[in-house]
Amino acid sequence: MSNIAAVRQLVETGKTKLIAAATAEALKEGAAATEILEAMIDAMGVVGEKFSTGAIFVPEMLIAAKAMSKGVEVLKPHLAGKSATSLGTCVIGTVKGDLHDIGKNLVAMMLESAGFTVVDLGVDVPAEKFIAAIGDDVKLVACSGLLTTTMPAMRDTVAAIKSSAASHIKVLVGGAPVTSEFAREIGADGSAPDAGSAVVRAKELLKAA
Ligand code: B1M
Repeated sequence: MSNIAAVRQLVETGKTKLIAAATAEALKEGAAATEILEAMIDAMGVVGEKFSTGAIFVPEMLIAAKAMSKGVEVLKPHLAGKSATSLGTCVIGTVKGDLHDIGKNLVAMMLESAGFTVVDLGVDVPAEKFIAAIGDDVKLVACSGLLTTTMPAMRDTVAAIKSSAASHIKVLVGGAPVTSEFAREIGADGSAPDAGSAVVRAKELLKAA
């Protein structure tokens, strides 16, 4: 089995104790960090499918997420570069009612490496907490959401920001159920399907500001 295939399987089966060494081994063998990350994301897709069909339950999903997070820690220095330019501060969080944070953490990491100072509010973040975190240096608010049931919370968050004193701050939204149509409909300034394009979109939004 190739090292990348091993990493994929260790995430899928939630082998938290083995994943760091396997990820390091794959890097040592010359695999690109982005390629390993793709394999981990694919593995989480398989985990999600297994959950949908009832083959696994929440605990297995949680342990796979822990394994992926441990693997990402090893990849982090190889994924995140250091930008010479400072783009200002971005406040990021997963919206109220939603506990998924792997995608949000990847977006935060990529924004940081692009030159943003990132203030990560974590998961299950109510609209008021996003607003309270918007200081003078904040240029962007980034909201993540993975559940269709928390899309209304994303709508509420964008509406609250846009009707607050911080209405001029650009809001970027994303996460598996978020489409560009939904983003437009809820009044967000932009959306992105993945962490890489979140950085591109974030920079575009700041240029347009
Ligand atoms: Co949950 N879960 N989960 N889960 N979970 C999903 C999302 C689900 C699709 C699984 C399924 O049924 N197939 C499903 C949602 C269905 C739906 O809403 N349509 C689901 C469900 C139902 C649930 C519970 C309700 C289960 C239950 O309790 N019965 C429950 C809800 C808890 C809650 O949040 N209140 C629940 C719980 C959990 C765990 C806690 C066990 C765990 C999360 C642990 C953690 O995050 N620390 C978990 C996991 C691991 C998953 C899956 C398997 C994997 C998610 C993941 O990390 N993917 C997921 C199935 C799947 O995604 N296929 C599933 C990898 C990650 C890199 O991708 O987060 O999509 P993602 O991020 C992407 C993009 O979306 C994007 O960039 C990233 C890639 O570059 N992106 C942004 C994300 N945020 C962005 C923000 C941006 C831009 C892009 O701009 C700001």
